[in-house]
Amino acid sequence: MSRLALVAAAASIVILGTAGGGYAATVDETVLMLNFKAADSNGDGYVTEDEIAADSAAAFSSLDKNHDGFLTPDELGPHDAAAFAAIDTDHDGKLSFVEVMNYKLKLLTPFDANHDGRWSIEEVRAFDASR
Ligand SMILES: [Ca+2]
Ligand SMILES: [Ca+2]
Ligand SMILES: [Ca+2]
Repeated sequence: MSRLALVAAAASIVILGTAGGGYAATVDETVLMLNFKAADSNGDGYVTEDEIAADSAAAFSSLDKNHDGFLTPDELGPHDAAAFAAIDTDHDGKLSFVEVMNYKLKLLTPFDANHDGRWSIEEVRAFDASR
């Protein structure tokens, strides 16, 4: 199974601007489940911030082609410049891992409906549906 991350996938969809495409709902649901299971490394049915960070680190390093610890627009390929700018909080034109994680957690936190600091598949589905 690929190390495509749950939120990495969600955030990269935001960055790359591929949301709202031709995916049927059933395909979305399958991708959602696969990403969730990949991120839920201890298999307890929840993803935690630590699991998201571990999963995101793998996705981040696979995108960081020159391994300098930052994602630049050319490394991301076609993407949504407005989304990139929103993630690039220090406006240096590149995304650090911390910027990516902060952005993901900012997006995900409102969907931790029971405030237990972890995300169930239902909570992630609500997040996914909001995009
Ligand atoms: Ca880089
Ligand atoms: Ca930056
Ligand atoms: Ca929760």
